Amino acid sequence: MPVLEGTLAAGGHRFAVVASRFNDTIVRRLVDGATDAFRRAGVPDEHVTVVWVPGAFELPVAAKRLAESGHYAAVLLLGCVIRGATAHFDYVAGQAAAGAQRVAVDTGVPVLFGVLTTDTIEQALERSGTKAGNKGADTALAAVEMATLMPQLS
Ligand code: INI
Repeated sequence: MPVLEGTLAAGGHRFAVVASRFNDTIVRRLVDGATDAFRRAGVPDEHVTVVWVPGAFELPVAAKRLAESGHYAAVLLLGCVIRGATAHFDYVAGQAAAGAQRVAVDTGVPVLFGVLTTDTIEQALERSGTKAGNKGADTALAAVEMATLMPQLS
């Protein structure tokens, strides 16, 4: 029975990280977590491009351009949408998620969703490097896994 799966040894793959400035105290921690996880997976810093956009709503359009460039094995979206902060929550978080999936399916390039969607800033802090781990790091490792899986599926 053939079983195909990715690994956490990144080889020569290149990755793009799209990060949103809104709630940037949190998002910078996610970016740090992602870049640290890439290093631990053997990805050199020069193989990781970080792109900043204003808010989570803008993540998918930048991801699309990067995915279409053909330069990257996967594109990571990192952001933070806090429900308490805005009535926008459902629109911003929902459209960021839907847009990410659409870009991935339309381009065939894995788009990893590392956007925190929380009720409070305390929960966001917990998921960006304190007691609930670091969503940026988790997303980077998932990106390496997908980057190493995709060539096996052709
Ligand atoms: N963008 C976020 O990334 N997080 C938020 O919590 C947020 N809130 O609260 O509104 C947010 N809004 C901005 C949005 O992403 C767009 O940048 C803006 O609407 C312009 O298109």
